[in-house]
Amino acid sequence: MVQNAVTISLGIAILRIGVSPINVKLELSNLKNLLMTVKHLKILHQHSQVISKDGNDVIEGLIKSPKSLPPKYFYDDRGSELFEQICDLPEYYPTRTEASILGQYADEIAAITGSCELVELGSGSSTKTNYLLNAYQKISHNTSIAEAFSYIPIDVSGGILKTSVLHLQQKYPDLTIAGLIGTYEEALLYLDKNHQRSRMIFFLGSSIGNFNAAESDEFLGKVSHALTKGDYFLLGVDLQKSTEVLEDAYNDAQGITAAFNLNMLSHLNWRFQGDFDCNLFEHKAIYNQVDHQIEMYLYAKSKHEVSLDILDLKVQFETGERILTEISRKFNLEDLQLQLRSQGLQTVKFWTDPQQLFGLILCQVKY
Ligand code: AVJ
Repeated sequence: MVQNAVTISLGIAILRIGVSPINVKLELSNLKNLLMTVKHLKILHQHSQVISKDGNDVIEGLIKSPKSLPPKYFYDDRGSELFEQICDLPEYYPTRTEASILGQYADEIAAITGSCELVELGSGSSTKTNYLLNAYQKISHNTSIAEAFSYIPIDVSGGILKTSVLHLQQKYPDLTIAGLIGTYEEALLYLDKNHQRSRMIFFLGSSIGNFNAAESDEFLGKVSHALTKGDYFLLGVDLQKSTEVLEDAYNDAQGITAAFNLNMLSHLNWRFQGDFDCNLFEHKAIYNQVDHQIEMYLYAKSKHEVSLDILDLKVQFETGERILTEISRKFNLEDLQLQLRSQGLQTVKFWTDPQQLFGLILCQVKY
């Protein structure tokens, strides 16, 4: 409650976004699954006290120059599916590299933290989570049920969360799973108020790269707040490397990343009754070597106007004008550790792959 008031009075960028509709088929064969799902999923949006008009951030981004849109609008159910496909692309090394690091070191991570409550921010399909769940399952064999680990996946995309919770519940019948549908902001506020036992929050896939420096400080502060002394934070980050490798990873030959980027416009269309024409835009990602970040753009191919009726908004595009839809920062492990430290998160250990493409940092709350 107090934190909420602080959040609002500081005018912190509000990350709230609505919840994608969960399409539940009421067929008899699905009834068992349905009950299981409902029991294990909580929609934070309905309980949130964060006040913001849905879509304000879209208006803000489109009326300014240069134009931008928040990356969270990538992830309607279709967008989450496309992102899963990106993760399997030959050019997109981060997912498989992080998975290999997790595969190699998950047991060591579990041994360091011991059994705890595992909270995953932006869990998506929870594919990489299996490495951690297996490792924690091994160490919790001789702990009591109350002390055994539990898993709390959090995602804005209700559809993908539902599927992955069902899947994991079948694979790990003894595991307590409680999925939360909501934004990071909603989730971190909720977690702060519901803290019973030792906890590790993990945030994989370099999603932290979507935040600029100031936003990532704010985010890490909230993570720190949702933890208590001795708790852990596990962070996966993409590391700085050659422009060529990076630009290939975000301009793949099959055009899946292009479809992912353009899907944001379709998402805005259904959500805000818009008339974006995806054929009038083109995807391109560029590596900014000064700021060490990939910048994903949608370029207008011709001069035209777009309306978003629910937002009461009309936007003009010039030929060649671009919308920045995402930054994906690339990190240096030394700098990142200093930043984490400034938010009370002390590095315990970090791991990389042999080519140093990707990094995994385990931190602990020191005060
Ligand atoms: C989910 C933010 C980590 O930045 O690499 C992938 C998203 N965008 N391809 C990234 C993304 C285009 C991804 N993150």
